[in-house]
Amino acid sequence: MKRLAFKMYLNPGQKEEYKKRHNELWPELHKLLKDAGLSEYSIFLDEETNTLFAFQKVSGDVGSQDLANNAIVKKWWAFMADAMRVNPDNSPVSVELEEIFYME
Ligand code: RM4
Repeated sequence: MKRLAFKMYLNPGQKEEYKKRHNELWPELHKLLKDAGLSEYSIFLDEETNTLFAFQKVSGDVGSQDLANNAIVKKWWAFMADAMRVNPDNSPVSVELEEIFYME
């Protein structure tokens, strides 16, 4: 298992909507992420900067942000595009983070 982390950017005022949509995560997206080998996927918000910090464990080399070719992910990213900073293809602007400490 590998640990991955990355940051994304929430649009101002979108915290509650972001939380609501993720609390109602589409079952098909959940299944897709699990089938892709993801677990312990959490997202934290720094309200001071509207920065989202995502953590996930992956069984292979594929993380959530590597699934751009999947139709369900594309649909989800389009659904979320109004709440986040996105690229022209609606993928969230994501910046990988380096793990600099880990304790079992
Ligand atoms: C995030 C972003 C990620 C997705 C999660 C479920 O807002 O869209 O790419 O994996 O939601």
